Amino acid sequence: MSITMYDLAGADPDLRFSPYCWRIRFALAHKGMPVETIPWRFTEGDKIAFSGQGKVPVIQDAGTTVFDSWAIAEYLEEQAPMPSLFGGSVGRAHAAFINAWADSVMLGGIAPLIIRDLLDAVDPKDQAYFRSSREARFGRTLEQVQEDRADRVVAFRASLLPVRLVLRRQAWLGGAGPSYADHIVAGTLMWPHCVSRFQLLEDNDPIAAWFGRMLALYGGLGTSAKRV
Ligand SMILES: N[C@@H](CCC(=O)N[C@@H](CS)C(=O)NCC(=O)O)C(=O)O
Repeated sequence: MSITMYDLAGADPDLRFSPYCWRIRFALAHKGMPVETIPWRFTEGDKIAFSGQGKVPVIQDAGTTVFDSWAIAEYLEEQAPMPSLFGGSVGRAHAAFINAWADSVMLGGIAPLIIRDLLDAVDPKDQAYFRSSREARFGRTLEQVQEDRADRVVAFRASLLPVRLVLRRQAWLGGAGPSYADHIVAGTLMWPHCVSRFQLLEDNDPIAAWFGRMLALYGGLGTSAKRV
């Protein structure tokens, strides 16, 4: 029986844009594990209440429930060690750093550049919740948060310098091949990629070339993703 995963969806059920869910989609594909995804909306907390919390991704695997993308990645690695996501305990520890960096620096940098675009992508029944919860977080309207993004994107691009420096030396963050570190960063970039047409990366950025390679992996999983 394949794993099922509750996956954040937009007004269009095929539009899947959660950065955390994308990390797991890539990780499952890396392991060759089939998954059945169940579209989930922000206001459908009851559907995942069985997990004891209110966020996705949540997976169910033969009676076991796991939530939180990092915990799910560790679970998958335990269930099917090869091909490895981490390449051992040191790789796992390094990936934990990448995960924390992506959650703070990357997601924190991307959100103010695309948050108003995101509102248009979420399901209409989620829009009031999305606007009020995010405006409370930012202390401003979504329109104000996204203002002047053409100027602000420069600082965001600069914040990715550590990734750029590594990808100038090697094809993947995992070294010779992709690892969960690649899935974390590419999964994070799938969020703006799916919900916005705003150009985050310059065309000649090595990160853009690597992201293109990531999109093509696993039978074009990322390439075939629905976008707005
Ligand atoms: N640390 C969690 C974060 C999960 C998370 O924040 N998921 C978002 C979707 S991208 C969510 O479900 N948010 C629910 C809400 O904002 O109400 C993970 O890595 O899975």
